[in-house]
Amino acid sequence: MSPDPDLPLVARAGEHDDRTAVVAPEGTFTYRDLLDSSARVASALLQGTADLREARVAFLAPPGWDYVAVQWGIWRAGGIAVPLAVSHPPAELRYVIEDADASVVVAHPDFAEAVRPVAEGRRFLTTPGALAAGPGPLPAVEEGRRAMMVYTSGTTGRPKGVVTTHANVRAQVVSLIEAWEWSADDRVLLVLPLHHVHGIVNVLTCALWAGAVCEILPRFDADAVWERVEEGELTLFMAVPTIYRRLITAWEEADPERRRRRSEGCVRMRLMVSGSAALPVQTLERWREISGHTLLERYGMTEIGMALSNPLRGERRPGYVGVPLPGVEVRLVDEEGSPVEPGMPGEVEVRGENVFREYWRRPEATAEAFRDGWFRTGDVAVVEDGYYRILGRRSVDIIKTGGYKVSALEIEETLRMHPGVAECAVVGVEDPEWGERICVALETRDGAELPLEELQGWARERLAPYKLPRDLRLVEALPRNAMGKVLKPEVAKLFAS
Ligand code: MLC
Ligand code: AMP
Repeated sequence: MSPDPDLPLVARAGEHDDRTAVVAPEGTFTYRDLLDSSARVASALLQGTADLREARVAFLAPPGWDYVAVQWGIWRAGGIAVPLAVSHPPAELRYVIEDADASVVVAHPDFAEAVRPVAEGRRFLTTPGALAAGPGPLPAVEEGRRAMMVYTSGTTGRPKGVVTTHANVRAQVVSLIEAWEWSADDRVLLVLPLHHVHGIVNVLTCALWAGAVCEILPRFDADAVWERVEEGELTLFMAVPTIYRRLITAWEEADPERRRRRSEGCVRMRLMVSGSAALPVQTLERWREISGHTLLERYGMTEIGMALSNPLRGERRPGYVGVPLPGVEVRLVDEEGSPVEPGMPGEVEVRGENVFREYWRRPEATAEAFRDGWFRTGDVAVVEDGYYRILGRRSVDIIKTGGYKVSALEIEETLRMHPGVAECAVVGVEDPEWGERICVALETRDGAELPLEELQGWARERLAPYKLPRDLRLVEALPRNAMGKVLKPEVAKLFAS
């Protein structure tokens, strides 16, 4: 069985052969195992046909071996991989499966019962079933074809599928390989969810491209991370600021001997990266005291992978996200799309092979997202002494909580479906642990009784845990301007203290 020559990621795996690729809850697997298992998954998906021809394959598996084998299997069969989130309730899984128009749904046994009903009418496979198939011929997959769709909230309410091609993913990966000097000697610990680019691209795919070892924890657990750090084998770690906060707390709660061992383990690492949300300078400083590492902060987005990064070698400036990564063009523009004067704030626009192809079946949203070939991020930044600093987002309706992007409008739409809610306003309020905390002010229908706990239970069935309102207030009337538009900054003030 020869690896398909056209996907460089797969061809490279052949070169690493019996080196370890993945250490997961299911066991330890080599690059040869990865080629073998993903070929089996591919032939299970192909069922004797020559090529999936960009059919969408939605898959739900916890971070681990099955996830990786299925992701590669989809790619090698010529399909588009649509990772589903293990934390999502059935309503959200159904939305993604239907929006992606998935032909096939693959589920890990732990999630099979939850996802089977929402996959109704589509071909359904479990991961052991797919992995047990006999290998067969595989198509040649060109890099220009669509590889992946990651769902992300825009400000338009429901999440959109961000489509990247194999060439986009390669560009995102090789840029980080170069900038952060990934090599086959690296060993990275993956603690992030695998339905977003931080975990999928920056950790998992970079590791496998480099021929490195990716150790996968099924979920983030601060003590489990510290245990692995203490062993002193890891060379790389990447996480969101909330995770570094949790690790700091766990370190502080440990006894002095354990603290010493934990700190020593860090020193053996070569790089620790933070991103997906602003890294508070206090977190960076405390982490430096504990670990001896100055966290490397970088900036990215689902649509573009990573765009800006502090340097591996050279000054890592606290509060800044550094300079454009190799192969990525970045500029700051004013409201009209003209580049701003040096030192002035502007919207970040990005261009390069790293930039996604389209929002799935949303040509208008795709067209709006670009201006003159540049992708408009919606983030505002300034360049000071050569380094970019992120100032905030253009839309108040995008919230970043625990590193997850959440649309205020999506939560509002959902809450308005509750019979007791007349109107509501969702805001992100600054929070030391979560970056932002989701808060909601509500007007009830006809002043009716609305037990907030009941409302939260109701929301839990419809929204992923990280989209849940953390603080709810009933108000007689939401603050509005003369036109009747809700004033979100005023709403946020209700929760500020
Ligand atoms: C959970 N809790 C929250 C919360 N999420 N409270 C406030 N705000 C939130 N967002 C509460 C729960 O209710 C619970 O409370 C307690 O915290 C523990 O919940 P949990 O579900 O166990 O949390 P946990 O699973 O530990 O999640 C925390 C986390 C997770 C930080 C590990 O949020 C995470 O994995 N974040 C990473 C997301 C990510 O990968 N983003 C990248 C997107 S790509 P109680 O009271 O019940 O104990 C991207 C591009 C780029 O952004 O640049 O990278
Ligand atoms: P997502 O849509 O989930 O990929 O999230 C992308 C968004 O995360 C960006 O548009 C930024 O708003 C935010 N983000 C990512 N990295 C950083 C960072 N280092 N500092 C501030 N914001 C960040």
